[in-house]
Amino acid sequence: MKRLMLNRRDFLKSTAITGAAAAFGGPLLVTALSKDSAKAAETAATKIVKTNCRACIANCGVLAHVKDGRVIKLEGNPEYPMSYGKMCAKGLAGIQALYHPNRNKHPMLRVGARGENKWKRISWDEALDIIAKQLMEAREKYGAESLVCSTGGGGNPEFWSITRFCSAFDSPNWFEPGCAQCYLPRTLTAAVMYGGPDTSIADSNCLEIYDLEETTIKTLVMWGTAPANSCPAGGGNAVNELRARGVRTVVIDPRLTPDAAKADIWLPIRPGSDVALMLAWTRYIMEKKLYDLDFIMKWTNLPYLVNVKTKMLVRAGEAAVPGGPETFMVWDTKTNSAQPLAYPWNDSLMPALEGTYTVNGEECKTGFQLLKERCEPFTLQKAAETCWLDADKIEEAIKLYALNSPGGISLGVATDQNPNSVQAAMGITVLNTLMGNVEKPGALMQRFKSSGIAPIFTYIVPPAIKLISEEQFKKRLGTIEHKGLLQWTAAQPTAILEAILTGKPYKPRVWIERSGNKMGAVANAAKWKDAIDQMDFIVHMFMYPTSFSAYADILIPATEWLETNMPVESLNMVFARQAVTHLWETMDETLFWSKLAKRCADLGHENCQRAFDPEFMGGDLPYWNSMEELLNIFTTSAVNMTWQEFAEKAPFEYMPKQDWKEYHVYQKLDPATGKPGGFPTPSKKIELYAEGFITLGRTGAPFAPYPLPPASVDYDPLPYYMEPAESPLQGSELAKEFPLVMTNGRLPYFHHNTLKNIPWLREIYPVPELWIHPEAAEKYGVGHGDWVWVESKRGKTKGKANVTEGINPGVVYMERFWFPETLDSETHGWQEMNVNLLSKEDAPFNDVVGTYTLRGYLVKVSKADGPPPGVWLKPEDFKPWLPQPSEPTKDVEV
Ligand SMILES: Nc1nc2c(c(=O)[nH]1)N[C@H]1C(S)=C(S)[C@@H](COP(=O)(O)OP(=O)(O)OC[C@H]3O[C@@H](n4cnc5c(=O)[nH]c(N)nc54)[C@H](O)[C@@H]3O)O[C@H]1N2
Ligand SMILES: Nc1nc2c(c(=O)[nH]1)N[C@H]1C(S)=C(S)[C@@H](COP(=O)(O)OP(=O)(O)OC[C@H]3O[C@@H](n4cnc5c(=O)[nH]c(N)nc54)[C@H](O)[C@@H]3O)O[C@H]1N2
Ligand code: SF4
Ligand SMILES: [Mo]
Repeated sequence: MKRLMLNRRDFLKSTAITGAAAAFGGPLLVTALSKDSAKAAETAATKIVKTNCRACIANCGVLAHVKDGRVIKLEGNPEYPMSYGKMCAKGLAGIQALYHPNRNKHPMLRVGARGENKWKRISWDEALDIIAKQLMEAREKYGAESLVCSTGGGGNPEFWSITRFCSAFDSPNWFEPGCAQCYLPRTLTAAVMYGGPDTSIADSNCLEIYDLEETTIKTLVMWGTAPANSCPAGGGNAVNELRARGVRTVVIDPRLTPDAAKADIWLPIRPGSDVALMLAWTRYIMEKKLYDLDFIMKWTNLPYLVNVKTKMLVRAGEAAVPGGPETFMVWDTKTNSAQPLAYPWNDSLMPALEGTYTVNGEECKTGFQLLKERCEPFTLQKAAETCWLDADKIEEAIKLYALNSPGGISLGVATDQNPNSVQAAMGITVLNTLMGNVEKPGALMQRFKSSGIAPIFTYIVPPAIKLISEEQFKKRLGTIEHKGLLQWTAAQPTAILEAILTGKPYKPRVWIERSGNKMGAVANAAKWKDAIDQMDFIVHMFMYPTSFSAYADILIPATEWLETNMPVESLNMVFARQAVTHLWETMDETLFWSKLAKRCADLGHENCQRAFDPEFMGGDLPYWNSMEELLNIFTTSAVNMTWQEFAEKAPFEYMPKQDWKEYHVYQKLDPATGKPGGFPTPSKKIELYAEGFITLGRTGAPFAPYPLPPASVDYDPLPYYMEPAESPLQGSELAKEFPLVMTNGRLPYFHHNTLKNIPWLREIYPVPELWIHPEAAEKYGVGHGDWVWVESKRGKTKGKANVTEGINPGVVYMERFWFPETLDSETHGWQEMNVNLLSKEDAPFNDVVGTYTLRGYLVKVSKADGPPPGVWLKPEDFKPWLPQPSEPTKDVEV
């Protein structure tokens, strides 16, 4: 690989070109250098620090060039086995983010009226005192549940530190704007049905795709995911490399994304209709008997009998072998009778895969039969009509997937963002499993090993759920109805919103928000502003002020990724994100929560006091006084090194690749039983008839620490399709007024609402594009490059038209956006062009996890006069944001 030397002008040129080329090609990338040149570049004056990016969740390896304590250059670390030395524009913007002139430098206290955006500097001591006092007062007057904490989605430096703080404070109410609409539907479903990880490329799962030289993948389906945009240097790059090696791809996306443009088949689906298509794929595979019969007979619960009335699997009533699953009943075609099937398999039986039978006077069907009946209405024709697709193209895609095997389907976040969320994740698990794309070379469903250093998504903080009392746990807003949220112990955003607005079942009063800009992340943001107005006290912790900050009472300065330490795991290697510098009075948020817990403990909060007691906390760890103290615990227990020693040694392989990359894990014999270990589900089989969802809805098991009252309806054990509440199909009054379906998807230049203040990136993409098909554009009087109004039932905002054939004609697309340059205006930057003024926060929700509608609701588009006032559009406008490097400072001591 030849090293690319880029100056600023080249950078812009190359990103602009790749940006345009991205419409036809691979992801937006720059920087590739060999291991040797990294060493050669180090001089006496310039130190190269190996660290990891955190401008998104992908954690790519980085070489930070540091001169006189200042970061002067960033480039990819070729040792990182998931990015092969690549970085994307967001990561490379790290220096501009670090030295941004508008960073939060010190804690600040509001001086003017709320929303006036006037502040005075205070000390950390004062800030912690004020916050702790407010929290304690609210607890005294209204109960601990009056505290709401919120965090961001992917890209969090430490996800669980917020859960942990809430547990310590005894409040069940934290949420994030992703969660029920991001990833949780997939992690939950994977846990319930498979017991292994999901197949999200954007979340750095789907690890089979990174082994380029030895890949056995033949067909990769990207369903509602656009890795070239959502992980350009990681999974997006890997997918590009796989395609170059002959891997065939199918993309299911309303838009012609870079990955769609390069796909063998692109299905421009109508947003929100995915489950209908999944059921059609399943029906086709079942009808044509394309499935892997041996695998589904032996390793799924599809042949097991289900009692139609109770919806539960029929059990043999025999005591389970210790370490083994219960025994389930099958219909034996040899004896024409129901027989117990001892785990894992009994060669003397010939279980029926399909059929309806009577067992002890009760009507029973096999799981397969029930799935088949569920799919019955979804012919290719029906799917084509429902999803706005071509039936022949659908068939072509199914055939490629089913006949050019092995491979698999990677499901992205698109389907997490409408009420069919969990059903979609179920649908994909069914499709991957039916084809036997499980734990074999080339399959996406895999359980490779983990180092144990950074056990959950590189988040090391134990959530310490045991700290929260049973009484408080049960007050978590929205989780009796949507118990799937308990996998992450989160509350439902809309339940919190409604509780603030109506006081039912009680009124949250104090809010600590520790991510970027909630006004750009939550559905129907204007309604959240009404809720903000009702809060007694608001704290915002972030790296720089955002629209949300304008409504806060205290601002706390958070570290940028170049100022933080954290272990990072990547395939069979571990890396160290290392603080390359430290500026002003910023604090790692992982430390902030422990400092706040300490203040509350000092003010007499018994539960917070307990959180510091090593004996009580045990494996959940007592709170820490420094990041080093916390990090040492992990590196010492995992590799017997202090953090410092670890950081010096990293990166290294914690396990040889061939041991880490273990296939057919389910077949491995369990020494305790002498039988194959199977899958970590109650039946040890893949539960395509997902009885676990019924149990979850009725009791909260296995995620609730206590039995909970049942949800109002049973969750469905099979995927089902629900037409979007705002449907364009039904010719309703609403559809007449709002004829287009809105959707969103990641921009490669920004991470959610972050980086909108980066000159390099805003030069590339200054305002959100409204993608619209030429037919629709003509119909609604909109031309390419026009300013447009986009309006839903809930609100109205602006965008800039991108008239393109690369979108389904009935669909429009726009991403979330806010404008730091108008922070001081009345809009505080979130009302000019923000698609979340339009999105839908209310019911129907997904039954299992409470998902609302971010994608797939109705809008109309019309021509506008011009851009909103104050928005910067030209490259020179962004000059005031050019970096202002400053000297390193010592860590804050409080
Ligand atoms: N309409 C619409 N709305 C959406 C989505 C959509 O596609 N369409 N996507 C949803 C999804 S999937 C998600 S995950 C959410 C995202 O919503 P949020 O995560 O709330 O988004 P942000 O406002 O960007 O702010 C949080 C970001 O701060 C960043 N951050 C980085 N470093 C630090 C740090 O050191 N400290 C702190 N405190 N923060 C740090 C993280 O990248 C984190 O993601 O938005 C959701 N909202
Ligand atoms: N650059 C960048 N990278 C990111 C993030 C970021 O904000 N910026 N956020 C991170 C986070 S938190 C997440 S969750 C991931 C998400 O990453 P991905 O899972 O890749 O998801 P998106 O790019 O949001 O959406 C994927 C595609 O879904 C399409 N789509 C929209 N509606 C539908 C639909 O109804 N059905 C189908 N099949 N497709 C639809 C969109 O056009 C889009 O191209 O990205 C992560 N990486
Ligand atoms: S994909 Fe880009 S932003 Fe994400 S970790 Fe890699 S370099 Fe950083
Ligand atoms: Mo997300």
